[in-house]
Amino acid sequence: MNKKETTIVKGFEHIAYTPATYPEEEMISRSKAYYNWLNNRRSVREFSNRPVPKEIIENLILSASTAPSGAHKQPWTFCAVSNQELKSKIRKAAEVEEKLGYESRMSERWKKDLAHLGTDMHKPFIEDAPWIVVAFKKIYEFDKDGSKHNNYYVNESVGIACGMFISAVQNAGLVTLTHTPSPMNFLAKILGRPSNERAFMLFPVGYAREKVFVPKLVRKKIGEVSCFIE
Ligand code: IYR
Repeated sequence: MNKKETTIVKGFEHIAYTPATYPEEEMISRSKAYYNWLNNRRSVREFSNRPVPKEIIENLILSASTAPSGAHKQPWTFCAVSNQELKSKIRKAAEVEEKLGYESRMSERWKKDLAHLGTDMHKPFIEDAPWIVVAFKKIYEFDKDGSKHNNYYVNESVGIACGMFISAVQNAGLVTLTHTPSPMNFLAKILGRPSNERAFMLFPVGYAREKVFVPKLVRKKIGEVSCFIE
């Protein structure tokens, strides 16, 4: 392979980059196909226990990790768990929080808004899925001397990485669900994460059960989610 062309910008080495381009017609069909593909994605709550190779999970995490981030700090850790005892422990702890949530923390309005999704305090998917992947945000980093410095746009960065993770799961032919038990500090404790990490989102990852039903959702039309000013 040819050595990449480089240049110096404000004292730092930059490499030549040629983004892929396509004829306009192909761009239209590619963008439509990608939309159709993503539009097929559904959050699934019922998982088969069929194993998924670790290599696939590594690739999903690497895909998520290509996300842009504030000052390229990549302020995330994706903690992947297949250990059955640990998954059971996490399910139990999540259900303790969810019970409190559904029984007292969540407003009546909130529960009414969720009713059509059929969710409740029971989270069997945490035990059933072959993997759960917990995204942690790193609110700060430790310098070599042990001092701390804050990261930038952490929620935005980790949110983007999680979105890219979800689309990578869809691309691999697996399913997931965004689970956000609240509060979720029990996850850092159970998983032994360092003090600079906060749980952000939990993803069960695996195959859907043989026959699953999902809520009949309608996605908003283009005019409802956009505004064009030409
Ligand atoms: N964390 C709870 C409640 C919940 C909240 C929203 I907003 C949802 O879209 C779905 C569920 C749970 O996981 O059941």
